[in-house]
Amino acid sequence: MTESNAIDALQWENRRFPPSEAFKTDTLVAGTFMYDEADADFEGFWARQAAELLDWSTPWQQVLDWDLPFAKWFVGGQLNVSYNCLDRHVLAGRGDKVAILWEGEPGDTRAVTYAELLDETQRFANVLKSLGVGKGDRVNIYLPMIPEAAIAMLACARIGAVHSVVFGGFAAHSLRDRINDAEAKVLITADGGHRRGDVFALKPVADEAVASTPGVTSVVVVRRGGNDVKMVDGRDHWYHDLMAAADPICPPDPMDAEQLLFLLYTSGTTGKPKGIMHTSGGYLTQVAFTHKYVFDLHPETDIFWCTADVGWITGHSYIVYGPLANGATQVMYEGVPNYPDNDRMWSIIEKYKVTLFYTAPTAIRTFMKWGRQEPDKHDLSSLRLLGSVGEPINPEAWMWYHEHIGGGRCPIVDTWWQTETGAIMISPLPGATTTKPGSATFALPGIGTELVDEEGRAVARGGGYLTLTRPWPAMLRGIWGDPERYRDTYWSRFEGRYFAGDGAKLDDDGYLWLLGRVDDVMNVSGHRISTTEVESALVAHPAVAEAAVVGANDPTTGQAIIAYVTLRSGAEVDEQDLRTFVGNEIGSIAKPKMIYFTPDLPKTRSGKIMRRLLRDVAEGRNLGDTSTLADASVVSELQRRAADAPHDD
Ligand code: 7RM
Repeated sequence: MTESNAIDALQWENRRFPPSEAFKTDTLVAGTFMYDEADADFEGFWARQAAELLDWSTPWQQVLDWDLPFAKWFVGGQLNVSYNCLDRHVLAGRGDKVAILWEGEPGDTRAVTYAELLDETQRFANVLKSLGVGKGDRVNIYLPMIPEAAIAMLACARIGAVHSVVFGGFAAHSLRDRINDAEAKVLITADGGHRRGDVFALKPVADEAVASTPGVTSVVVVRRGGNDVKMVDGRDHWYHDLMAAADPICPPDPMDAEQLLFLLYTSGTTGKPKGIMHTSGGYLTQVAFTHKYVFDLHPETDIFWCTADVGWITGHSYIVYGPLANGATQVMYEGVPNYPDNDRMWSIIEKYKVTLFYTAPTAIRTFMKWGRQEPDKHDLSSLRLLGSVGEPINPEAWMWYHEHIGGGRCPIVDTWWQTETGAIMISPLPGATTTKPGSATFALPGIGTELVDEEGRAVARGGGYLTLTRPWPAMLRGIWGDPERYRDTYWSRFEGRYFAGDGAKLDDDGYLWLLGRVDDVMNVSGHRISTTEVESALVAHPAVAEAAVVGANDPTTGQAIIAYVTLRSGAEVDEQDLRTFVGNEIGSIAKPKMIYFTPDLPKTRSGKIMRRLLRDVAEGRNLGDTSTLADASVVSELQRRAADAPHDD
């Protein structure tokens, strides 16, 4: 083992949070037995999870068929994913249990039981059949955050159709490209949805897209926004009309474990979006497993809330498939966190007595910016566990979440995974793992991770490239239509291993600390510095809520560190003091050369900071592709200020 030179490790965090006695008394996993079992025989471990957590109509003959990089899990086994998410709970007498506590942005609500969800799913499966959709056909879904999104996905699963959900915030050309790449037959959309106090129209965007998608023969439109829409005769149908006429019974046909369940497109940094392929048996096994054990789910008493949109993998795995497979009750919210006021999330937690809350660091840092008085207005004592996903969570954001949302009593599970991994891979088990703020801790039982250096040699301490050493049940099965791109993108950088672009470091206790995308690593006078560490040091300053750091070309140091900083509401700090602060936290090599203060940072629609654009701004270039940006005005404002700024410090 070596100390790697791939990425320098600058900062070591020593606060520790063992699971509390109170939490441990009723937790699902208190010791290390699961890790021991999985280490001894990872295939046997996953086979036991598949058998315990799911109902199979035909048992598998082989747990894993691994022909690197192509995996098949539970070969020969058959199951129906929608049966596992719905029927079996109803058959067990839990039909009246609420599956989805839905809250619309305007404040309207619906409580959808498992029996109702099953009924709607069967009807909609019959609707799809009547529109000519059969096994293996692709169906596009472009909806707001309403229960019909889950119904449409489950109806596809019921008949073996493949869904491809496109986030409702994407523009017509993005929707069009994804529909065409998947060659979908049917598009399911809505008139509009509610967002930030307004109705945003979806149907006109869908119309524009479908004007150049020759394969789409039918468009189904859910009424939600109430906005006027044009319906094309013969092509467009109202959801409620089709449902009223649909046969209520659609038996769940058994599907092969490797039946394609869905495509989900990721834009990535270059090239055209990739249709990530996920299949049925392995995917459902790992999402059910992680949803149960990472969130310590007690389905009779817990109220789960994942704030992601169903258009992202987090929504697929932890709004639709994981919670429903486990028979959980969950909150689903349509709108933004600051409508009508900055305390909407906390009012929802109080109202529904949410116990398990799963959100993203970008949201947490925004809540920090808005101030603690917002959560303080509400009784959050129902919460017993908090989760984080999407980006590295800086130690200070972790501490804020712990204190101001978790009341100091809730374990935090920082969960690392990707669209490609399908389910959580690295995370604490909340009743078993001592956490450290900012660390995702360890690979879950059954998952193999290893940090390596440039040459692929294992790194025991310090920074390196995060690789996965063995197949896992929810892994992507490929890129739709492009097996070579699948091999090149994920399996070629390090022989025999999966690598998808993240750096990490290991501390002396073997804890993993995610350091962001390796493309973002800066080279300052020969030091390989991760943006995450400098951002964490900035956010550790009491005045700072959020920071984005990039390396811009510099004639003397190779790259220079440029920071964009958002302050907490009402806070002030001097640029020079902040630079000194970073120097004291992690060393003078990591002091930003320039700091720009900004009310907002450029983010993708799923909330990840877009450092590539900030690099363009810092280096005075024209902006590259901005189509995945959530709010383009943020960058033009930064460009204007960069042009005005004095040119050295
Ligand atoms: C679930 C999701 C994947 C990328 C991944 C990382 C980053 C996600 C964490 C994280 C640090 C985490 N899927 N990422 N979770 N980084 N700590 N807990 O986000 O496909 O949209 O993104 O997100 O860079 O590679 S995703």
